[in-house]
Amino acid sequence: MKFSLCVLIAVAASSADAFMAPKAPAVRTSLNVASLENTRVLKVPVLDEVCETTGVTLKRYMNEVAMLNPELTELTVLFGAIDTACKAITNMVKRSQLPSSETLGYQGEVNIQGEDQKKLDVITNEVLKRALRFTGKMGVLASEEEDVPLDLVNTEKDAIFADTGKYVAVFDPLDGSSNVDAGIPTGTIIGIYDHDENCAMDDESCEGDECAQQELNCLSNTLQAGTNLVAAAYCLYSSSTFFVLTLGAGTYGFTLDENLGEFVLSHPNMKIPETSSIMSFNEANTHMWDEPLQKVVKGWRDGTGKSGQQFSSRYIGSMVGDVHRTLLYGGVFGYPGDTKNVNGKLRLLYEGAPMSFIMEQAGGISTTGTKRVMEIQPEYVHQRVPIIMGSKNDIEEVMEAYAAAE
Ligand code: FBP
Repeated sequence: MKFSLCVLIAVAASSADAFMAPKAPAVRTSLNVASLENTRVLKVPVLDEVCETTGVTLKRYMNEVAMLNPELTELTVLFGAIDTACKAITNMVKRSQLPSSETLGYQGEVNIQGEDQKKLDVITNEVLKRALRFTGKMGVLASEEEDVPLDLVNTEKDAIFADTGKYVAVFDPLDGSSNVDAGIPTGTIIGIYDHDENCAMDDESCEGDECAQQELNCLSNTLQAGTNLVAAAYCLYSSSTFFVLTLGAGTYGFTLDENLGEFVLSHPNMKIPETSSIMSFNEANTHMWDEPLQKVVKGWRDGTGKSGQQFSSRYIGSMVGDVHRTLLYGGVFGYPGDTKNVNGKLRLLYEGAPMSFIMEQAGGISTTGTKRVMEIQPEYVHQRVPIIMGSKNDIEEVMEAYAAAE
């Protein structure tokens, strides 16, 4: 096992553990990145021994994270379930174009946000919901396709699955589903919070409104600010299937090896370029945007912005696809507020906050223009939020324009 001296010193303390658990891999302690709140001090595996055939699988990565950070052991169980659910969904999305699949088109129902649900919205929601429930680690779930959060601890049916109920999951099972019938990339977005165990319902002793209040307390466990996120991930269903996650100590990307049936580490410690020349908005709404943003985007269009670069435009219309490209190539993705929708279109809880956590951990910034998206306290589950995220220097240019306009 190769060590650098400084690591050797750092390891000294834990080498006892290492010797006690000889399989323990070399460690590199991920130190506090002072600039970012909720960046965690996690021992991140170095993974210097890699099997040429399999590479570093997501399972191995999470396993080694748990060996080094035992307090995260239950989280790895959760990611095992999410891993399987995403593989099931990528198969479904890929097969959906086949006449025999009958999974394209609308379900004929409307969700609480007034959106026509696609059949695959409903199916993928069930797949993820069940996968998470069966881990026994969930307290409450909230999904784009569920009108209200689901309490998994206090209902008879789920009690059998409720091992610890340690976590809360918020998710968008099929982001960009308006594109799925055309085979355009779509994705799954998920955020994990700690569950406040003290919100246990005592339906023996509570009566009437008191029960409703206790239930409400439990369900409001989902309404946590992004800075409380324990983990966030997205899965992109595209030419390849990508799984990108953060546990608060950097952002890591995995690609599905279809032969192996495993996600394999392909993008360790992703870092978004600080400056770019790509913008990604639904520019049909430009005329309705805030004046500061219109001014900055005009500068990017004609090459008179801060970087002097003339930007090009890329827009898939699936947040996961547009953010994935932005993380790799740099750029700015956004769905800002406008005169028609002051809070834009994207949902804070299961789109904005998880994707902002991943972006920030890759060195990017995510803002409304005036506020850090991660710090916004959600008031209700399907709350929308203006989002502009991406390369540090370009987003700072936007924030400076908003600040100058105040
Ligand atoms: P859902 O498909 O999950 O509702 O997500 C919303 C979304 O499709 C985002 O993925 C995407 O960024 C945006 O809406 C596209 O909106 P528009 O079609 O107005 O540009």
